[in-house]
Amino acid sequence: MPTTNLMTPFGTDIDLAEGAMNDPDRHLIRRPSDMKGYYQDEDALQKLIDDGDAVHYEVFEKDVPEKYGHVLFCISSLQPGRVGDECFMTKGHYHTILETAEVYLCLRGTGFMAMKSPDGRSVLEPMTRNRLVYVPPCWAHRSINTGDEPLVSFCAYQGDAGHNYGDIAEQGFPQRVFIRDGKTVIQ
Ligand code: PAN
Ligand code: ZN
Repeated sequence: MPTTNLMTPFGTDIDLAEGAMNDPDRHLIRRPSDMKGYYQDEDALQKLIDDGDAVHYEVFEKDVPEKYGHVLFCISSLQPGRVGDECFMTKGHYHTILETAEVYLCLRGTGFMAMKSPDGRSVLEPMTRNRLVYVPPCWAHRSINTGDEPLVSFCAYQGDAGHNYGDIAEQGFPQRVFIRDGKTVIQ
């Protein structure tokens, strides 16, 4: 057991009702201009960019080393809305170390966790407050917001997992989610 360079334990406050990390060390923001190529309706995305490029989703993290043995955790918050009639979503990624899992505990909102595996399978797991989704090793994952409020999750995963966005921008996920005539449509 090493006794030098030991990290000092810490605590942090998370507002489970709001789904907010009160004192994050890192704050990642993605805007519609970061999402080119991800949505079906490119003109509708361009309109969102031209109309102010408002925050699309955010990730709040504490400063945990991105190393094996640590557990990275964050709050992920995806705004409600549609690009054309396609529901707002995160880019989605595989982990760079492919065989690393993740847990998503949904704190607020309604939607899906879309997951796809390297052997061609696809799963859309419903996300709603208090529901935990387990993303097994090797599955790419993306949050999709079908509701009218932010879709907020607490996520935790292996410290050195990393993010591989590689083929998602080009190939997407097998299923897209739309709202048409007030109904959720999966295609
Ligand atoms: C999450 C995601 C977060 C943003 O923390 O990184 O929801 O989604 P994208 O990374 O796909 O833009 C996670 O899954 N981390 O591993
Ligand atoms: Zn992940």
